[in-house]
Amino acid sequence: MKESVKKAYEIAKERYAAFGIDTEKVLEQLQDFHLSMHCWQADDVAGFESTGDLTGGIQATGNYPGKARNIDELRADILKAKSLVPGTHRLNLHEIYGDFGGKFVDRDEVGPEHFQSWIDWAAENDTKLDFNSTSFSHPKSGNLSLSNPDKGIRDFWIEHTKRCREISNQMGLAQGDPCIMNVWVHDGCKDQSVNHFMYRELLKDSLDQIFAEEMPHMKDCIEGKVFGIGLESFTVGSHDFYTAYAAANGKIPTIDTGHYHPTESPADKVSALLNFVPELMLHVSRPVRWDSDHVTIKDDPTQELFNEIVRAGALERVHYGLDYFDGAINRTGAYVIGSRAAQKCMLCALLEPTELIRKYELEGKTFQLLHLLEEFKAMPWGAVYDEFCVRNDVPLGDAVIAEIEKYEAEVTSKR
Ligand code: RNT
Ligand code: ZN
Repeated sequence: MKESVKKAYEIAKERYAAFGIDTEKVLEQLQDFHLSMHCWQADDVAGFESTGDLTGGIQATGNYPGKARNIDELRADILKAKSLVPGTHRLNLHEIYGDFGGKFVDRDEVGPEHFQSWIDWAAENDTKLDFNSTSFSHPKSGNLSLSNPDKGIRDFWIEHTKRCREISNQMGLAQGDPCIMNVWVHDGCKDQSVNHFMYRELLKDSLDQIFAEEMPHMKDCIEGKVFGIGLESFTVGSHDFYTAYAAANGKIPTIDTGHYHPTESPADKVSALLNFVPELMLHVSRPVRWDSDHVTIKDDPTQELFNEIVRAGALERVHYGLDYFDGAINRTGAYVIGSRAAQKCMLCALLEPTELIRKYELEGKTFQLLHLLEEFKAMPWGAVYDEFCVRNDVPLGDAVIAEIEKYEAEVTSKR
């Protein structure tokens, strides 16, 4: 098998070289492409804090057996998934995944000590950590958290989010690389509402308080969306709100690919936003009719997103998080599909004959441009990805199936 992969790669190398593309250089770039794998696919966003329902306008559907029930199972699943994805990748934790030692630790009491075992685990497993505050699935979540007119509730969530920044800062310090912390709050209204300006004023003020202290080892990103389930009519943290906030305050907007109107292109936001904000965070997901958080695949919108990043020369200005949670599929396998799909999109984006297509466009050669874009869809990028897997000593293509089946038979099916 390795022999035929090598042969196919040599042919692919030649085909790309004819367009001036150096596949060896691209393989190096792909090696340096680190995804931030989201911890919450392993257990349908349950976490270890309480056994209550998932709230906050998001929903995981499906009851495929074998979900991670505790920190050890979650870590095992993540390591299994990582062993099937070439390259080195980060782990994105939510606050509710802290190591609470069997005790109830409320959100306004959480501290770096509850993540020390994660920091140690990450160092042992060559993994860098990213982080998220958690506004959902809590008695004080309601419909409004950071924008709640009740000062007591608002202050509770401000305190929570400040503490999360401290945790992130500790993580960043320990790993010698900034921890990227995402703030997404579900705040919104189910039906007609008339105090929109007030809610947004409150959210702005809460964020100002949260971000007041400089934290040198972490970076803040803020994520908007169109609507959440049960909060369909109004979202306080809309895209306009966070785009303006990020531009005014030098923060990082998070583009969650499931959070836009169905015909709106997340990819088209890259060049627009990067003219005004320093960096971008991605939540690569797959919306099916709504923000359904299906497993990421190599579909056109995802490909287009990565193309736009490469074409903008912005590889280093983007953080590549994944965000989906499907409970209807083998959850460990879901990590592998989504991570490898994102890598394949990045690979294809890097294998584009950028100079040539740019030139065609500037010369008004629209036929030539379109034709080449079409032809490149069928170039042998799969041979380059296989070579990448071989060099990283991870299973090729369909060999992943046997690995996941074995893990299911030996581990997850016994839960
Ligand atoms: C929700 C947002 C958010 C969550 C995670 C769990 O719509 O996408 O990023 O998915 O925080
Ligand atoms: Zn998201």
